Amino acid sequence: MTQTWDQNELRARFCHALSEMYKTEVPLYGDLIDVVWEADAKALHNSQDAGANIINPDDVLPSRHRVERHGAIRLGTAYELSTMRRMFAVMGMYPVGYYDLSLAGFPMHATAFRPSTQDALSQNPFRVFTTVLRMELLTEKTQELAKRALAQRHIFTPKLLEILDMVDKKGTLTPAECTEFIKNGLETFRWHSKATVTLDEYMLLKAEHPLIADIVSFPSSHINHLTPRSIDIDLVQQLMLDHGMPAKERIEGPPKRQCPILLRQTSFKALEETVFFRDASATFVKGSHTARFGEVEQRGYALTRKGRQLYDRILDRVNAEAEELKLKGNDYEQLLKSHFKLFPDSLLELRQQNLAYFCYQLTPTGERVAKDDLATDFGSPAVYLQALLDKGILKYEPLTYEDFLPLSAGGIFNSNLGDVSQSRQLIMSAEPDLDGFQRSLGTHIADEFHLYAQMQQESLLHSI
Ligand code: OOG
Ligand code: NI
Repeated sequence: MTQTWDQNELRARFCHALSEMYKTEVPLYGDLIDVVWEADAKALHNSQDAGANIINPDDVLPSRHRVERHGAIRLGTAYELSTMRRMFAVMGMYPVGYYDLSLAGFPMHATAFRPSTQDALSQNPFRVFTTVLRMELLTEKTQELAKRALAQRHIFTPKLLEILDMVDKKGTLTPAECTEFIKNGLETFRWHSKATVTLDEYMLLKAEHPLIADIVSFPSSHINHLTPRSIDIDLVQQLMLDHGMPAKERIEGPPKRQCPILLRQTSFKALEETVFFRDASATFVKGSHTARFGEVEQRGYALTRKGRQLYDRILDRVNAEAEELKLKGNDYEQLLKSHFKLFPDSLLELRQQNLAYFCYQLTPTGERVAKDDLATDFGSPAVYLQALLDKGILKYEPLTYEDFLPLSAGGIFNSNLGDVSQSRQLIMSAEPDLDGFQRSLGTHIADEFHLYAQMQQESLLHSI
């Protein structure tokens, strides 16, 4: 597609419009943004007081920092997913990573639509965690009801579909069409308090799983949370509690470390909202639904497959032990911390043991060295690289993790559902279905490890 519009700019504008809409829909989300701002200002202040230069003030300047990093939606059908894929592509967001949520007991799987190059990520990193219902994991009765309800809804406006067709055909968008795209795109994510099902139907869906009810019962695929990032998520958690916000019990992901890895996230719990259900006489019955919340994330280093396997192994062990000993709250956090001592916590070890991905750059010394001098044969690439680092010709910094974690996502889903039994055998024994997901999507999902490895490789090729 030869673009006549700037995808990065369109994504930034869409993200901003979505944030404004969500703040009016869920005012507590606006309060959360203020808390994040307060926490980051404090963290910056503390680091400056300590004379440390750990935090780059540039990172917390309002314009760059206060953009949302991600949001999440939940879809019901292959048509909805493939159309969403077309819509996100217009904003330079592509499916990366496959998340099997049956691991966490949900009849769903997911991908993240996100910018896939470092340049696009640095211009605006907004991504959308997109979950899709797996019909085959529902009981027959629920399947029938879910299919019927989903078949009659239209989550995209006719104008949006027209714009998508035009982009496919002509590959162009005028500034006016970009504005129309944003206006119509927002409609897909807007909350509607009038359900498309009756209260009885809603109860049936909810009894099988509250997420099925959330996905199936409404006329749009409402955005269910937005997520700014913080430079001190522990402080945000504390401040949420201090301000009396209904904070989730714990921060998901790895414990606080010297070298942060992957992703840590917390949220305020979803609010109970009034919903009007249809009834036979075409009037509406008042009820309620719990779905929408606000979240905060703090991102660390991207791990290699080897690093990720170590992370998963440690976490599995922690969870098995915690279950056996029935550890919760602070005891769980202590256990997590102590097991994570196994995960190296210095840049040097992370690099030498090939646990994380890095971006390499020539140092000022390196810049002065002639290319020919770099080409000396040091043996294997790893030895050669080490020699360039030892000589102070190259420097490196970790790549940031841009993706999600299925178990952390499960924790986020869970704390926003209330008490749900998740022991349904059908779901827990399900196999991942990447092929099925890609078929519905109409394209391939990019492998996140491949993208990081490519970025690392490109940085090396660029430098030497
Ligand atoms: C998605 C939950 C996953 C995250 O940050 O891990 C997620 C949802 O609640 O629909 O957004
Ligand atoms: Ni999230």
